[in-house]
Amino acid sequence: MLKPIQTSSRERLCLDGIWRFCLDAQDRGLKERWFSGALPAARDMAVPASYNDLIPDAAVRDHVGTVWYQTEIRVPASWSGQRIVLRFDSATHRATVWLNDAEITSHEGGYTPFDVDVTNHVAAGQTYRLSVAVDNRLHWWSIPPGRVLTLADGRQKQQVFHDFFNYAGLHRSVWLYATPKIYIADVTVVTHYAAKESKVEFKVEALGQTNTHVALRDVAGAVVAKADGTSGTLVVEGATPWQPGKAYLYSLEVTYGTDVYTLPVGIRSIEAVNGEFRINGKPFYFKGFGMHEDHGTIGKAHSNAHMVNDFAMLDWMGANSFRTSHYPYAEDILDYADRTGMVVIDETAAVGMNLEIAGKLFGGEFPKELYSEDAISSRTQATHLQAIKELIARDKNHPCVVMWSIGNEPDMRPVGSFEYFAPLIAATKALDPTRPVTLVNVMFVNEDDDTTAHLLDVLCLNRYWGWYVQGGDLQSAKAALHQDLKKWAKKYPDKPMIITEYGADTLHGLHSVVPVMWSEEYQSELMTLHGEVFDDIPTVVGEHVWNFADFATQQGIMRVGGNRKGVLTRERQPKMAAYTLRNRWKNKS
Ligand code: BDP
Repeated sequence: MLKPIQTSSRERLCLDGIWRFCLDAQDRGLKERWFSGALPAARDMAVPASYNDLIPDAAVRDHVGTVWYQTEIRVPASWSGQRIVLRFDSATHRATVWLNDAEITSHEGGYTPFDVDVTNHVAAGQTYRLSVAVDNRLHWWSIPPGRVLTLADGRQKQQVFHDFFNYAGLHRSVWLYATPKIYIADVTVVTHYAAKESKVEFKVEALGQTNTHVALRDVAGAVVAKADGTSGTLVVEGATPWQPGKAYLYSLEVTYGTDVYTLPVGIRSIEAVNGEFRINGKPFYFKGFGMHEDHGTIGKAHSNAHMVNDFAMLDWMGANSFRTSHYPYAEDILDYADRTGMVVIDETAAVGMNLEIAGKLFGGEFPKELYSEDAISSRTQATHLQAIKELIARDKNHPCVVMWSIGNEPDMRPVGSFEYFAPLIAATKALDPTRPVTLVNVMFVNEDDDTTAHLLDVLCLNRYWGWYVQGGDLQSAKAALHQDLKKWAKKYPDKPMIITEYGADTLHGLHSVVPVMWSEEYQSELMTLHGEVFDDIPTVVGEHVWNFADFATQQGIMRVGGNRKGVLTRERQPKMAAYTLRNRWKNKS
């Protein structure tokens, strides 16, 4: 899916700004046709932003259900005769959109973009009322799953099955853009790096019949290869590769009739073989974090300032990679990773398919069978497949993305887990045969019980030895971690392993000369001991600490002002562990 850009044939208008906004706690908006006029009792709301923390009101912060956004748009007069498209970079978790009184589209899933051709709904130079109903409810069938309970007083209560605050709203930019009527619908590139001759396979999807030309330019603008036609292979001699920490981006210029689209292209190869993860034929070791899109005030909104700061902090610690735990991040973040040479494991929002965790966190009645029509069902699987398709459609051309993670910590023991996940793993591989596929393992599902581990290209293991298990006893934790990883390595000697989560909640400023839980010394020591174990197991090809920074969660007895496993505070100030990791990572290749 092509993102809106400016080219010689394309223009875009960013619709970000202050919109009107109201809650719809009783689900009246649709019946009362709120889209057909000014929203009732509306207030100002920033777009992009999570709405939750912008207003000092629990009814806003903890709202369950639909909210409405509205703004007025003017279609530029100069766009007459063009194809005009409205695009949302995301609406969390689902949305319906109206232009004046006409419903024009709806979309399920809070972290991938959607667009709609509005050429037949608008005239150049005219203004229109744009209304969007955004629903934050999570159900057993949504990705991520959750459930809505009705309390005795009739209020709705959202139970989420994951450990981050259910921020919602228009988190990313909204665009109106114009292309020629005969236009480039999609471009796919696959690259193969070799020192002598590299290859860039391309495929152009275009609507209408006309000539297609592609030209690959280097950073100086010189054409290094070109071809005619909607598909083919460009051969680049002596190409400069896209490398971790050393990005190099060519630019593929596609011309189709009067339409022109330019795509940054990083030439690189990936393989997960013989217990190694190779980028451009060289073993790569992942150093970095599981992260979150999470900041004070703006919640899960994308902000370039915060992103640049986060990348600078990653670099400061010597990190070379991160996982988009636990949902697809804004595409701007992948663009920036492409530019800076940051390596990304790209994850869907399938987090929380786990009754052991959800049941413990929330108590109450849960269905007996996790994979059943009452819980994680065939409908969930269909939503999940669609989420995978949309993730790959958006991110397939990013050189920074080196692996797809189709979910985080599902319970892979019960009956039905194989039947649920095996087809999704196969579908991901069919949609993109060029990238390894993983599914992140939860620590209580061991190597013999995990029903789909043998199907994965890379084993990603989340391990909380020294925190949830053996908490306060780092020596036992270290021994247990060692045993645990050795068993996985023995069972799967050819599969590279990444420890995608390990860590300890830590209160910034709490010190203890003897490392005790919650102190900065404990977190730091835990990092050191884990590093020693990882260095002892040859097929461990990476370490991602949980988490880059402290982040917001639901309220509860397990969390004090959010999850404190960050090695940075939520404001991105370092705890002691940040220096420990910096010391290790700057000295480890
Ligand atoms: C893991 C989850 C992650 C949590 C973390 C924790 O993957 O989302 O935040 O535990 O408990 O199980 O800190």
